[in-house]
Amino acid sequence: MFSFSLLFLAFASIRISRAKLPTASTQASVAACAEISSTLGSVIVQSLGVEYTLAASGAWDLFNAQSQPTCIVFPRNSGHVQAAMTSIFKFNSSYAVQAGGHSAMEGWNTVQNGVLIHFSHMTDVSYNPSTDTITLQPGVHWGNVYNVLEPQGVAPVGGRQGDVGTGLLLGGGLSFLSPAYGFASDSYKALHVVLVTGQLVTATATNQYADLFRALKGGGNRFGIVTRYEFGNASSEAVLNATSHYVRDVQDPKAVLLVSFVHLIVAGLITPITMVNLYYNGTTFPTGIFDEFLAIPGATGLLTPLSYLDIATSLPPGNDRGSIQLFGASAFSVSEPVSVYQNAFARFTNYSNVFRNELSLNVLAFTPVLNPQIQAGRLRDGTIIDPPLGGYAAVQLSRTLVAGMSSISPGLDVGTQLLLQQVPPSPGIPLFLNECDKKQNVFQTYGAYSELKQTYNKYDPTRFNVHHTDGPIGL
Ligand SMILES: Cc1cc2nc3c(=O)[nH]c(=O)nc-3n(C[C@H](O)[C@H](O)[C@H](O)COP(=O)(O)OP(=O)(O)OC[C@H]3O[C@@H](n4cnc5c(N)ncnc54)[C@H](O)[C@@H]3O)c2cc1C
Ligand SMILES: *[C@@H]1O[C@H](CO)[C@@H](O)[C@H](O)[C@H]1NC(C)=O
Ligand SMILES: *[C@@H]1O[C@H](CO)[C@@H](O)[C@H](O)[C@H]1NC(C)=O
Ligand SMILES: *[C@@H]1O[C@H](CO)[C@@H](O)[C@H](O)[C@H]1NC(C)=O
Ligand SMILES: *[C@@H]1O[C@H](CO)[C@@H](O)[C@H](O)[C@H]1NC(C)=O
Ligand SMILES: CC(=O)N[C@H]1CO[C@H](CO)[C@@H](O)[C@@H]1O
Repeated sequence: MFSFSLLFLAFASIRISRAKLPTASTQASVAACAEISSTLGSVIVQSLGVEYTLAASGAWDLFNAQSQPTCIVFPRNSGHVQAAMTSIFKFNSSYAVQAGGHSAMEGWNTVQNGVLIHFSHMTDVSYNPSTDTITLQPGVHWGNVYNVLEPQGVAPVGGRQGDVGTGLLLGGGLSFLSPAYGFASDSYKALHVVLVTGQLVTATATNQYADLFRALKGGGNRFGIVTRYEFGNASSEAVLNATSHYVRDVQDPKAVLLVSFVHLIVAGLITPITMVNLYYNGTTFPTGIFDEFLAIPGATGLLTPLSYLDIATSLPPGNDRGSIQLFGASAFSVSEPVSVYQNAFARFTNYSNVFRNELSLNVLAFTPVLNPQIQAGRLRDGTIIDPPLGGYAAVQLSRTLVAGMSSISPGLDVGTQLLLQQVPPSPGIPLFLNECDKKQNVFQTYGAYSELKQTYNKYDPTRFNVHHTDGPIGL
């Protein structure tokens, strides 16, 4: 308490010596600053000194670099913004908020005879693969956002020039990715907002603050102070959507697609990579088939009459040895909605996150098995797998343990079985033996399961193989 009151006195005397003829607005801001200073202290609330001067003069537009705010608040968290806003509101003080400082509107990001809330100490950027969410604090500039996220394979729909800040979002935001993903603010998932009274709320598209959430996509600084932005990584969602639409719609035997979400994991750090391998055995891409993929930033396609060898050598050879490898299979019918794909992705990313210290690689891959393929097989007498007409996506969940790890921990084993339950195959769609977990009963999902069992009984009536060699269960 003692140190607080000292700060308060020091602060008050500085203000009085500056504001020789106090007007109503200076009185209000002096009172607000005094109270905020007594609450937050002189490191966070400043009215002179090097940091004060740099912040007061740092705005991009010279008009906004000449004001002398009564005090500048440098919050470290939402609570500091709440404390500042509570006092500003209580004393009817003028105020302004500055994030990246790039407003060219005089007075929008600074204030004379008022409180400036300056976000230079709230600049965190992070990506959480388990929720596929990018989190930004308001003081970060887009250049830093990209520097931090690019190595993680994540692209937010953000600004076009590196020095601009997050205020861009509050005006809607036009990004290089906007043609495909909308305004930058269309990617919001959740916002932490300090309301004019100082109350902190979380606004999402569906909660009681949905109206506020919408207003902050273009409403600028009028609705509250955003202290945290949560964003989606547009592209993984777009790839999942496009994959589900491809499986549902495409009937062209010349089109080939393999979609892989890859998590490379080194010492517990996850680097996501999305690989879309698309081929078309023709001289032009037919409209409609790959358009949705080609609109996704970073996606590339191969358009050429292809030899089988060309395609077969377009992936790495898969010759890495020395680690425990685990497969698992699921399968999604043509009628599964996008949400089923998104669920698979969310469970897959959760698994990576939980077992990050035991894994070096985690992959979720989709191979469409569509009507042309099923019909081509049937013309050649079909297989015992006997998939129904309609088509589906073969879903592969494959993982590599950290090199040298020679057994599977009980936790990983339980987690793997949970993952397979969380990403179940559609009823009536066969699992793929070559990509299964050895505990999965693949045969049971075959269209011709009873025929398979009869044939087994015929060729191995004493069930010698079931007893003496390891292999698929279910016979
Ligand atoms: C060189 C340059 C390039 C630009 N490029 C683009 C572009 O590619 N796309 C585009 O859409 N726009 C672009 N703009 C415009 C830019 O988006 C706006 O000027 C935007 O307001 C800048 O945000 P900021 O955080 O840098 O600025 P600031 O001046 O700090 O903030 C701008 C406004 O938002 C308010 N504000 C900022 N953060 C918060 C917050 N957390 N809570 C409440 N209010 C807040 C401020 O009070 C101010 O009114 C560009 C501007 C410049 C100068
Ligand atoms: C702030 O302004 C309102 C009216 O807008 C007034 O009722 C209130 O008394 C003022 N508060 C202070 C501390 O001046
Ligand atoms: C993906 O599809 C869902 C459901 O149709 C939709 O709400 C969402 O906006 C789509 N996302 C993208 C990035 O296309
Ligand atoms: C591409 O089409 C040609 C001509 O129809 C065919 O001979 C060739 O086998 C096809 N290649 C692949 C990889 O399907
Ligand atoms: C994430 O994985 C862990 C470990 O398997 C599990 O306990 C948890 O329920 C999973 N969470 C989700 C949301 O799937
Ligand atoms: C995890 C994930 O899906 N990341 C994607 C984010 O966006 C970029 C491209 O914009 C993709 O390449 C990443 O794979």
